[in-house]
Amino acid sequence: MARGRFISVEGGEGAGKSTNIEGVRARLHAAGLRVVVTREPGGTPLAEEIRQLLLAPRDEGVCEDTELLLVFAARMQHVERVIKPALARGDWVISDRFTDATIAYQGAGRRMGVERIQALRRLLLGDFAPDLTLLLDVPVDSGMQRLAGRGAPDRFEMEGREFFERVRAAYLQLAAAEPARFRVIDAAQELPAVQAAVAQAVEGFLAQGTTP
Ligand code: Z5A
Repeated sequence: MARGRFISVEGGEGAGKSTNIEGVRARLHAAGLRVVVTREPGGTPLAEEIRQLLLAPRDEGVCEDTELLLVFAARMQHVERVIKPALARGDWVISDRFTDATIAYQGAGRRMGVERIQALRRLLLGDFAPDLTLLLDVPVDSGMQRLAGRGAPDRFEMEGREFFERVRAAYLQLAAAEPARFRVIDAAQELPAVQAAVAQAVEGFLAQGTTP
C-alpha cells in the first residue's frame, strides 16, 4: 500500500489555520483519500495533557528549555502514535502546526536560536518532515485583531507584538529556504480568497501525484 502524505498548516496568531483546515480535509476526502486531522501540541491523550501544561498561564516562570522539551515530548508521542501509523496505513495526515512552529516560536519568538531547534529536530525526527506545508501569512496586527475578544489569552497569546513579528519573520525565512515544501498563502485577504488560494495549493500538490 502507498504511504499517505503529510500536510502541515502553519501561521501566526489569527492566521486562520483552524478555519482553512476543514477545506483541505474536504478536498482530500473528495479525491477519495482517507484523512486524519490532528494538531500540535496535542493529537494524543498524553500530548493533549502536555498541551495544557504548555498553554496554561502560571506564576512560575517556565524555563525556555522546559518549554522546548515539552513541545518535543508531545511531538514524539504524536508522531509515533498517530502520524506515522496513519501514513503507514495509507491515510493522509493534516496537522495544525508541526516542527516549523517550534523553529518560529521557540527558536525565533523566544530567541533560543534556530540552529538549536534544528539540532533537536534532527536528533529526534531525522529526516521525517511534512510533504507539504501551507503557511498562512498575515500581518501581526491583523491576526491579533481577529482574536480580540476571544476570551482569556493563553501563555503564548500573552506575548507582545515583537515576539509575533519574530515568529512571522522566521516562518517566512523557512518558506524561502524550502520553496518545494512550502506554499505561502496571503491570509490577510477576505476568507473566500484565502480559501481559494488554499484550494489551489492543494490541487497543485495533488496534481504532482500521490506517491512519495
Ligand atoms: N506552539 C509553540 O510555541 N511551539 C510549537 O512547536 C507548537 C505550538 C506546535 C497553540 O497553538 C500555541 O502553541 C501557539 C503556538 C504554540 N500559540 N499561540 N498563540 P494553536 O495553533 O492551537 O493556537 P493558535 O495559533 O493561537 O491558533 P488559533 O488562535 O486557533 O488561530 P488560527 O487557527 O490560525 O485561526 P482561526 O481560529 O482559524 O481564526 C481566528 C479568527 O479569525 C476566527 O474568528 C476566524 O473566523 C477569523 N478568520 C479566519 N480567517 C479570516 C479571514 N481571512 N478574514 C477574516 N477573519 C478570518
